[in-house]
Amino acid sequence: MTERPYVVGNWKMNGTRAMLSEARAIDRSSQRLMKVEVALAPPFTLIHAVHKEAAQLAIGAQDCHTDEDGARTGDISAAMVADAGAKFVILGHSERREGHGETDALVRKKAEAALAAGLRLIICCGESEQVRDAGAAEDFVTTQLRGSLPDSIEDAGANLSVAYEPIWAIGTGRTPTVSDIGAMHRAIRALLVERFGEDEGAAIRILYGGSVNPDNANELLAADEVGGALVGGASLAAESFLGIVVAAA
Ligand code: G2H
Repeated sequence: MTERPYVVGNWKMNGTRAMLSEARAIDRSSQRLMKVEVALAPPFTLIHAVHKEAAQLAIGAQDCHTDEDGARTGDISAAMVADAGAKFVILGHSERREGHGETDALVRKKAEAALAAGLRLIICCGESEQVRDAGAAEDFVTTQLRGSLPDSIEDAGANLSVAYEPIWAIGTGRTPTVSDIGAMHRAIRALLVERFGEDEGAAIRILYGGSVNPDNANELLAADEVGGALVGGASLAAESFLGIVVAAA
């Protein structure tokens, strides 16, 4: 079991080679912050370059296809991102579920393909504002996660992380209360223990994501069962991302 907090930058559809300097700066400083595991998921087009230039940083992809290769114009397989230097993949982000119609079953198939390619997983889940207002957030998120997780994962504590990202908090500057985050993370923990057993289930890190920034990171990362953060907007500049890494240390 690893107890180091895990702080992952998700650059989404941002970044050209001009941003390699940010990746280099994140790499340099995170080498001095060994208490935190720092990782970055740039767009597909930068995976290889970031992997080369930020040698100590774990690099990941933001998606992968279910198939290994074939006639799938525009798609990228798990084997391809692994070949480019990726060590993990983010799957089931709400921007893919909403913008690309990704279902729990598809996320699960992608997760199985990624594991077969030797990638670690970050599987995202999160409720809409309507679901939260209806008082159904925990049921929704645990059902979504149950359907998105593979049945078995070898060494799940090392190879799987879950990111709880309430949709209404993504890129909005709004965040849940520490008590609401703790309650959701405890519900997710119970599901992980049920699925993977006491030891493995307890070792899986559950990240919080949604408008994390250097000013609120301390408070959000102190919530119950929070093992790190998945960071979007604030990961685009080394200074703000490293502010979050320092808060996690
Ligand atoms: C949620 C998060 C990163 P942001 O998508 O996954 O984005 O930090 O911009 O809310």
